Formats: sequence, C-alpha cells, structure tokens
Amino acid sequence: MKHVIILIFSLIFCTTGGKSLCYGQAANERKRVLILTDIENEPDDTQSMVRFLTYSNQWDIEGLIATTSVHQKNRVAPEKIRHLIEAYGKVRNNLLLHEKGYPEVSHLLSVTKQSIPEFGMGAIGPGKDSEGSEWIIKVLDKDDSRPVWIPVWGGANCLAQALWKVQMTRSPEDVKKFVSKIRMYTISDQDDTGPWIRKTFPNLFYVGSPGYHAAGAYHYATWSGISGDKFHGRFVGANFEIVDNPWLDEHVRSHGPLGAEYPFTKFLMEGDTPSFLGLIDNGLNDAEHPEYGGWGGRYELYTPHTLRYFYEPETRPIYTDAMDEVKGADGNFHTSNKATLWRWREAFQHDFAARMDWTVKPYKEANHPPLAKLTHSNRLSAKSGETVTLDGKNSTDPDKNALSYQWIYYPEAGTNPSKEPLVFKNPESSTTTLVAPKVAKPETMHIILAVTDNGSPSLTRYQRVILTVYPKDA
Ligand SMILES: [Ca+2]
Ligand SMILES: [Ca+2]
Repeated sequence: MKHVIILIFSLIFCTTGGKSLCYGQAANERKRVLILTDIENEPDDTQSMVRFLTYSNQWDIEGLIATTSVHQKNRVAPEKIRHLIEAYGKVRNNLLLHEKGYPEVSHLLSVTKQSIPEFGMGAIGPGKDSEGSEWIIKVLDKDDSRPVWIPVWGGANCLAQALWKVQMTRSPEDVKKFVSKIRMYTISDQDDTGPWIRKTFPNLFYVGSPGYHAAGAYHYATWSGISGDKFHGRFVGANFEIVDNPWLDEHVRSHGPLGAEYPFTKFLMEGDTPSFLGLIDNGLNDAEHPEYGGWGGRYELYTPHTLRYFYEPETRPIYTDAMDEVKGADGNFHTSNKATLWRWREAFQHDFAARMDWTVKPYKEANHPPLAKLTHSNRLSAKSGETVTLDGKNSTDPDKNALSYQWIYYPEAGTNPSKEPLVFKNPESSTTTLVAPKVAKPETMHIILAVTDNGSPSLTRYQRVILTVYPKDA
C-alpha cells in the first residue's frame, strides 16, 4: 500500500510542477534494491557493502545475495554479508540520530540469501534453482508496481537462473511483465551469463560496460573511474588522494565498528560501488535515465559493437559507456567515459565520509547535506534569444551552514549538437540568467545547480533543469 501512496503523491507532484521529473520511475520515489555480490573474492565488495549500508535508509532493500564470479568460481560467502550487517547493527542507533529510516538488522538478515557455488552458465538449468534465484523471483512477483534495481557486483548467474526458470514456466506475456520490472547494472561481465541475458531478453533494462577482465575491459570500463585515474600509468585528471588508503584510514577505517570492517584496498577502491551511486537521491541522479549522467557515471543506449573490447555478436542496445569532456584536478580537459564518474568524485567521497561520521558522532558534531531547491520547475522552455532566469535562492542547510552555488552546463546529457557553452551570468550566485542559444530545431539542454555547504566535510546536493530551446520563428 505504501508504494501506491508514494505513486499518487509523486503524480500530484508532477501535475503541480514539483521536483519530480515525471517519467519512468519518479526520481524522488523510494527505490527497491537487490544486490548480487561475489563478496570475499577480494576486499572491494566488502568496502562497497560498508558504504551501501550507510545509505540503507534511502531504499527498500529487497535482497543481499552472495554469488560466484570469474574471480570466485566455487564459493559463495553469505556469512560475510551477515557479519557486516551485525557491524551495522552496532551503529544503527547512531545513524538514526542523523536521518530516519535505517532498516532493522533483522530485516537485512531476512533478505540475505545465497546462490549455488557454481560458475556461470554451469549454474543455469533444471535442478539449479537456489535460495537466491527463488528469492529474486519472489521479490519481482510482489504486488508492487515499482521496478527492482539490481546492482551486480560479481557474476549474474543467480539472476540468470531466475530468468531461465520464469521463461520455462510462464507465458510470453508473463515473462515480458517479469522482465519489465528489472533494472540491471553490471560491473562488466564477471561470468558468461551477462551476454546470455542480453541476448535472451532483448528488452531488459541493462546498464554496464560489457567485457571480461581477460580482454582488458576492466581498464576501459566506466566503473573503474570511481578510483582509477591512471591508464597505462598515465595520469588522466582525477584526484587520487581522496580514494587512496591514507584518506580512507582517516575518514572511514578509524570510524567505529562499521568503519573497522572496511578493508585495505588491494586493487581499486570499491570497484562495485558505481552500480548503486546512481541510485542515491541527491537531485542529480535520475536512474531511469542513465544518459543524463550522475554520481554513478553516464551511459547511452546503443548496441555496443563499436566498443574497443567488443567480442560478441550483440544485436541489441544496452546503456553503456558514454563520453564527457571534463576539466580534471590537473587543470586540463579530459574526454573519457571514466570522467563521467570521476567528475563527481569529491562530492560522493565527502558524502560517504559524512555518513561514516554519522555512525559515531552526535548530530551537532557531524555535517548533513544541504537541500537544493529551485523557485521554478525543473522543466523550462524558451525561444532562441530569450533570457532565462534560473533561481536556487530557496536552498537551505539543516546545519545552517553557508552555501555556495555553481551553475553547470551539462551538454552531453542534452540534445544540443552545438559545442558552444551556455553563458551564465554570475555562475556562482544563487540566481543566474542565460540567453537561449540559436537552434535549428527544438533541443534540450541540461543545467545542473550544485549547492555546496561549508561544513566538514563539505557536502553537495543538486537540482537539474532541463531547458528546451525552440527556434526563434517556431
Ligand atoms: Ca565484486
Ligand atoms: Ca550541512
């Protein structure tokens, strides 16, 4: 019933010009999330699970399922998930001093499941059902119209078995309905079931950088932008210090019982985290639109036969690697898919650091994010040559911190083919204007308002304005 009320609420928001963007799942609707993890294959799944638990009040957590992967073919480790939930249980009361809605330990334990300890397509077919695959079916079959977001941190075979079973036992119409509720994000292909899912279910909402580690795909993948900023030893612009072990010691590992569970980085910090960074409700992310870009990176819908490491006969589009041009910490401009993610690195690292503070500090000693607010709709339109006013002056901060403002044009997220940047008057004040540029046909332009407080660590929230510009004589 709760989701029906939320849906009605968001419909009212849409019709009254509220903050919702009004298509697909409303951007501000509480999301259902089910994680698949090859936890224990290396430290980074554990790191990602620690971060995930500090955001667990943002979502309805429907499943935490231990799986295999190419890096851990014959083992699943649900006991590690349970261990981390127990550590979360020690700090839950403190987290609740800062934000409401943190789930009970008993709830998280009740949705912790496991797949069978077999690798890839070897675990698909008759007799291969598992506690995990049956749970996925149960979650997707719930009488709940909201989609289920499925970040895949290892192999995808537990989800593949659920899909295989549904396809074998249900009518094509019911299979279609089942598939339509899935929102899948994979950290590349960590077994051979990702390609099978893409081929077998061509309408399944699929985000990821396809390809195996062996093919070098991990170096190219968008997700590696979370903490990788070297490519063949070359510095490519992002700030590495804030994802390196000394920073993590200071801001995470030294913070109470949950921070103590955060392991030392072996390869990359938190390679799996990009799969849920885009699900955080921060005013920038719009998970139903991976092409808009957000904390988890930006992904465009196309058939990835042009990928550098493409090696399979794909015939369908998926949301995959897209390029942004971004000014890096080195002062130079960089054009890359990884930049779509590392451009937000300081904001999402500070946000995590603040939440780790929440696990140990009283309210007054920690920082809390500002509330970015527009005095107008997120959807505006103008004709070429008209002046458009953008106003974020009603933004507030729960700690009464001073706020700074930045108006950012995000050309890659819109349709405007012109490379000309939009010119904001006073781009660092709460209110700005711009002159709508010349266009040949209606074009959309994405403008991001970033509001940052002066607390410690500084925290940022956003609003996205989608401006449609019409030709002057239209
Ligand atoms: Ca993993
Ligand atoms: Ca604050």
